[in-house]
Amino acid sequence: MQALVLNARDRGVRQNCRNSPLDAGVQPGACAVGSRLTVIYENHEPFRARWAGRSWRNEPPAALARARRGFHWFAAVAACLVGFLMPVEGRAQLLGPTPYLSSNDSPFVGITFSYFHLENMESGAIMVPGVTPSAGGVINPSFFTDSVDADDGAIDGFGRLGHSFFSNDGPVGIRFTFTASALGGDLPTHVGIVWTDGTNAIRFEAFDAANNSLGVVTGNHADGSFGGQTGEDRFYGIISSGGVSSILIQNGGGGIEVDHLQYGFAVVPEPAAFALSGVAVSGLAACLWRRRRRRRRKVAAGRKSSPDRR
Ligand SMILES: [Ca+2]
Ligand SMILES: [Ca+2]
Ligand SMILES: [Ca+2]
Repeated sequence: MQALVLNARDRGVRQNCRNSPLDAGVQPGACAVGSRLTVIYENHEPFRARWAGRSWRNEPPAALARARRGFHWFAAVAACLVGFLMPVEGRAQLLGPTPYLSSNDSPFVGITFSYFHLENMESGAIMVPGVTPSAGGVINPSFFTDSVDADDGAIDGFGRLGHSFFSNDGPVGIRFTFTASALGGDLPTHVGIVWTDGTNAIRFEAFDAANNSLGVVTGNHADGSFGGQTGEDRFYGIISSGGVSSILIQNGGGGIEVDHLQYGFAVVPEPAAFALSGVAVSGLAACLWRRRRRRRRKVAAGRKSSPDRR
């Protein structure tokens, strides 16, 4: 003798429970409405119940199959939601390379930040808080200086009269590391830098709070000139809701020159995530509605045809 415990929320099962006592091996008194239904049957023989001249065949296996289908469906939806929502937490959006001649070209323009710093090097040193470069230093105006174009007061195709940040080892590159304690406790969610001179290929990488890579952006836009030309200058950046602990920018051979290091903290909206979550929830509701409607139809059909009078 085998005992099965079914969830009695299934309408067909509940109806049988309500009609207790049942015979043919059903445990008397175990079918209280809203409780769990205990069904006992022998050797996997089809269940058979009878009450007031009506009988039901195979109802417990059918109910069990429905319960299993419902569980599998629910598990699939739950897995889908969990699988989709979990990556949202640390989602990162890489930016660039995009042309950049002044701070107006920053993709961060218009964003409301808790804090935001942009270092254009024009004071002759890095003065913004909470950031440390791994190599290099600010260079003064010269024929070779390649500042962001507008920093010298005119967007004219050259950045010679501005200041920039230079390191003589492009392949090693420059890593800018952020210190949360110097930034009100929050690592920046938005970080960008403008590459202004060097040789191809250019490579930008960002790292999360645990120093795991958030992704890489590469570019091939160096013009091969080293006289302060700005047409090749490009913005590289990242937006990451989990915070950015450092960025690394490199290029092939020779030195590397950058400018307009910028970073800030803002709540990162996840419109795509919310939209897709809404779609998932809507799908869930639709499936529930269709499932309930199908069940009602089956129950109605069963009432008309399957019970045989005895
Ligand atoms: Ca500059
Ligand atoms: Ca200029
Ligand atoms: Ca340049």
